[in-house]
Formats: sequence, C-alpha cells, structure tokens
Amino acid sequence: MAGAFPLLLVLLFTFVESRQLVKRDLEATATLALNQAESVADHAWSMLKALQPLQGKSCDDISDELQRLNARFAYFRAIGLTNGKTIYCSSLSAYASRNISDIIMMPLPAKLPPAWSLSIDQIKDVEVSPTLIFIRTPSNGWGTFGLIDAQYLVDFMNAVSKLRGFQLSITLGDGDTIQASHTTAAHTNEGWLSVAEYHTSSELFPIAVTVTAPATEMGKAWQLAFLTFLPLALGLSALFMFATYYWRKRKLSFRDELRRGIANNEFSVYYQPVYGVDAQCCTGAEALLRWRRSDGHWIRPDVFIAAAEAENMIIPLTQHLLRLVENDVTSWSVPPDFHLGLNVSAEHLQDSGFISDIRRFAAKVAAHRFLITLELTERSLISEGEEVARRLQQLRQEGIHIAIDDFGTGHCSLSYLQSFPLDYLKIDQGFVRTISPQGEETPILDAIISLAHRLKLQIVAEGVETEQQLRYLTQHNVGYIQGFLYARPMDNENFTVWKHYHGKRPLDTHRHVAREEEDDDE
Ligand code: G
Ligand code: G
Ligand code: MN
Repeated sequence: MAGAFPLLLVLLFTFVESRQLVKRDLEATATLALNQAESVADHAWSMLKALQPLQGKSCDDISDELQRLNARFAYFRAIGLTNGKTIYCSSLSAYASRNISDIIMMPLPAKLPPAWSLSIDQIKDVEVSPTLIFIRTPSNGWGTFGLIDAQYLVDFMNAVSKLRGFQLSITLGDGDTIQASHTTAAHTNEGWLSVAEYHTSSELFPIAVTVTAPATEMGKAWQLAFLTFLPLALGLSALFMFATYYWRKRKLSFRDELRRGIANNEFSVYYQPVYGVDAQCCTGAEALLRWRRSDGHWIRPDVFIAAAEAENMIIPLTQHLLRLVENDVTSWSVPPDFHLGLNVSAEHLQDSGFISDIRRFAAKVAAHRFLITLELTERSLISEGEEVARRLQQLRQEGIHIAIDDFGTGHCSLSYLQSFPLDYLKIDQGFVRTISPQGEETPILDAIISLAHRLKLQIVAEGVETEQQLRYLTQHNVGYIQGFLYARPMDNENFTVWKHYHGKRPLDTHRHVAREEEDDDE
C-alpha cells in the first residue's frame, strides 16, 4: 500500500499534467496557424488598397499595372477591379466580365459590405487548392478584389498534421472550412483518453481556427510525463515502504518493550498523599505508575500510559500495577477507610474482565480495609455508558468509590454526571492554577465547586502548589487537597517513612515542621 501510493499519485498527477500539456500544445499550434492566416489577410487588404487608385480606369490602361502588382506577391491567384457585382478587369483574363458569384459558385449577399472576405473550397474553372477571396466595395460601386491561393495555409496544416497528428481547420468569414489535404480518420475518444480540442479566433479579421489532437496524443504525453516522474515515484515508494516498515517495527517493539518492562520488573508505583481538610491529616494516597528502564532512564508516565492505551497494552499494565500495589501495601499500617486511589483507563472499564480484576485486588488487600477509589476520566464514561454505569454500580455496592479525574478537561457534556454513580470529583490542576497571587476572579473553578456541591459530590483539588490556593479552596469547602504543597508522589519506601512522620499532622503544622527540619539541615 505504502509503495503503491506514490505510484498512483504520480499516475494521477501525470494524467492531469499531460492533459494540460496537450492543451498547451494545441493552443500554441492554433496561435501559430492564426498568425499565418492573419498575415495572409493583412497582405490581401494591403493589395486591395494598392489597387484603389486604378478604380474606374479602363482595363486596357491598367492591365500592365495589374500584372506588375500581381507578380509582387506570389500567393495571389488573381487580382482585379469590380463594378457592382461584376469583374470588369482582372490579372487573370478568364475572369474578366464575369459575375463574382459565378466564379465563387455561391450567391453574394444582396448588398455587399464595404469589406468582405470568405474562404472557399472550390473555384470555378480552377480545380486546385482552396481559395480566400477578399473584396472591397466602396459606395461609389467601383471596387477591388483579390483571390489568394490557400495552399500556403494548407501546407502548414499538412506539416502539423504529419508531425503531431493534429487536425487543423481555418475558416474565413462565413465561408468553407479549410483543412489539411490528407486528413486522417476523425478523432475519437479511447477509454480514459479523450480527444482534445481548441478553438481560437482573430481579433483583427473574421478568422477562426480549430485544432484537435487525437486521443493517442494524450496517451503519448501521459506516458512521457509518467516516465519522466517514474524515478521520483519509485524513490518515494521505497521511502514510504521503508518508513511504514520502520514504524510498524517500532510499534511492535514498543509493545514488546512494555511486556519486557513488566517481566523485568522495571515498573514501580509512587504514592501521592491526599490531605483530608476535615480530618486534618493524610486520609489517602493515589497510586501512580512509574517506569524506570534497566539503563536508569525514566519514561514519563503520560508518554507510556498514552502509548499503552494506543497499543492495547493498558489492561495488562493496569493488572501489573494492581499486583505491585498488592505487594507494596503488605507493609503498610493505615487506619480503616484509608483512601487508595487507582487510575483506570477507558478501555479497561469496557473490558469484560474489569470487575473481576478489581474484585481480585480488593480481596487481596481486604485486611487493610482500604476505601478503594477508582479514578476515571470523563472520556471513559461516554462510550458504552449503560454497561459501564451498571458495572460501576455493582462495584459501588461492594464498597468501592468512584472519582471523576481531571474534571473539566474531557470536552464532554455534563450529562454523564447524572447518569453515573459518582462519589468524588477531582478538579484538574489547570483550574486550581487559576487561583493566582493577584487574586483574579476564578469563575470556572467556582462553578465547578458549586456544581460538585449541588450534586453532593466530595471534592479533591489536584495540583495545589501554594498556601493561597489551599486557603481559597478550604474557604470554598473543598474537602480534599492533593499537590506538591502537601506532598509529592513518593516511592513506597519514602511514602512509608513520610506517612510515619507527617501523615497525622495538620497541613499548616506540617509545613511548619518541614521548615524547621530544613533549618536544622543548614
Ligand atoms: O503523576 P503522573 O505524572 O504520574 O501522571 C501522569 C498521567 O498518567 C496522569 O494523567 C495520571 O492519571 C496517569 N497515570 C499515572 N499512573 C497511572 C495508572 O496506573 N493508570 C492509568 N490509567 N493512568 C495513570
Ligand atoms: O491525572 P492525575 O490526577 O491522575 O495525575 C496527577 C498528576 O499530577 C501526576 O502527574 C502528578 O505527578 C501530578 N501532580 C500532582 N501534584 C501536583 C502539583 O502540585 N503540581 C503539579 N504540577 N503536578 C502535580
Ligand atoms: Mn488520577
């Protein structure tokens, strides 16, 4: 597919390009033919002008002058003078005293216009090439005329037709269409390839030119353009194929690396304490997965979580997290109802094994009597909502709490708030950050807080970093605080130590003690 794509693209591009190319060729050819015809017409009118002084003079007096003028321009078949619609004197004596309409074998307009020109296929007595006739008839009745041998134009058209297979035709006035003498079969469309046609006309004289190219001409142009671009297309094909191959390999290997990371025990769990405002102590912790590669390199959780979700690895990864947490908590001593927050991804929620995974975990850690809290993102609640709601309801009856995580960042409608059994709403740190030292308004944060109160949900504020944020949030009855101000995520060992020394202290005291310790260090 990746290899065929550039080829197809080039095929399409060259198809369009070759149509343009043929069109430009036709245009150029038509312009050339038109220029030729215009130059012929220009000569003809000049000649008629040169004849003007002879008008009305007796034919005997002017016949020498007529012959002289006629010889000056090679392509005049005949020139002469008219009286009304009759030729009274001509360089070709056969035409003398003949009606113009008799010679051109068609009726003349009732009233001849002052300047009249026409292309004619057949001329009386002269079974030769097509002819162009130019007639000037001033109002006094004495006029001039010139017959031009169109062989020059036909020769030109023959050359083009032989060279390119183009068919050219030229028309002067309302006259016959003059074409190349050995015209090939009429052009027809051939499948995808169509006959190209181009018309143009002169701005100076009543001359119209039409050029058509046979369908094969476009085929040839297409082939040529394609062959020109073929090396590029092949290069691109190879590049695309290589890129997809590399990308697939990387993708595969990332999944393998996740598996290997699990097998090699490269993952660990960090715990971030949550402060209960009413209880004035640490009332829980959120489990956060961390990945440290065997080479000591840390991979950021948002990166590997997103990758695991994209590659259908988030369920095994979460199952691994649950096993790690089971292990870690064996050494914990916490009061009953200590909150243990677990992040659950959307895909896992929709998996039929979800309930049993959670139940198995709950059974394993049952001795600690944790209050297990599942942290779900808004996104996970919108798809297959009914089934998810049923599962959550079931777990809730078994004493598990549900929190909505990163609230306000999911771009979801709020309707799910009414249809799902929820206990906590975790305000995303983005909204907490709007509480600034300048004391600006925080309308969205305020709205989220009052919405949670109305829905009788408990509130956890995430990413609390300053005293001022803490003050604002507690003043607005936010019950739980999480963030660097209280404590950063810590590995199991550090968390155990931290909890021993700080876990039971109120937040302000804790800050105070922490500062004292820093002073002692100095
Ligand atoms: O605190 P931290 O930088 O680890 O969090 C980065 C993101 O990764 C957060 O959105 C957090 O919810 C998510 N995250 C951390 N651990 C887990 C986990 O075990 N499972 C899931 N689904 N997400 C997690
Ligand atoms: O999305 P979730 O709430 O599960 O993830 C919490 C994320 O927020 C983790 O990446 C954690 O490290 C981070 N975090 C926790 N407290 C703070 C804080 O006070 N400030 C900042 N910037 N990040 C925090
Ligand atoms: Mn979370």
